[in-house]
Amino acid sequence: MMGFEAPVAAVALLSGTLSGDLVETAVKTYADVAAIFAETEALPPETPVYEVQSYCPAPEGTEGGLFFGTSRIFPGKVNGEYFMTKGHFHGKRDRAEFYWGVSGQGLLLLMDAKRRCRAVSVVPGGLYYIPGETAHRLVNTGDEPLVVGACWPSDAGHDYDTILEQGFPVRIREIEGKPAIVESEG
Ligand code: M6P
Ligand code: ZN
Repeated sequence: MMGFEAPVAAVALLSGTLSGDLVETAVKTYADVAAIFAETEALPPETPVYEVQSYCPAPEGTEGGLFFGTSRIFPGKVNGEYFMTKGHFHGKRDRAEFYWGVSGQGLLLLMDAKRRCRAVSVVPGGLYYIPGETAHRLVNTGDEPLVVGACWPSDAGHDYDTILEQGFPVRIREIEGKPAIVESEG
């Protein structure tokens, strides 16, 4: 009889940290993502804005497979605009995704194909269903890292170009010491 196999990957539920041979970690620095903010600011280019861990047990593009990840958006601002992820539609537009809050405070910006936008509070334990045809971006409005888990189809892919070209219709800025949603001017 075959023996019992050890798990090949693990998630520390209270920290969101993933471990295992197939887990990859990528850091996005200010130099990598400066273009997503309305204005630039003279931050050191190597400043980490966010980090993504991912566990992708099937080849990218596999129909019917699943990927798992943790995003960690660090606290910070660029000229009053809170640190955030690049945000994306899925390459296969109809693919959905789950996010869940692990720690920290922030917002999930959701934008449909008609550019209608919603901002949902992200809190520890909150569960967020991102339907297909919906772009998604995380914004850290707190002063500790915003840690969010994610699970998405392995054939979803990422379309970043639409967001880079058109952005989201709103931005999240600190105004009088509090997060506020403001219309984007580009
Ligand atoms: C989550 C998932 C990933 C995504 C990551 C960072 O972990 O949605 O697919 O790559 O967040 O978001 P983005 O790719 O928009 O920078
Ligand atoms: Zn996604």
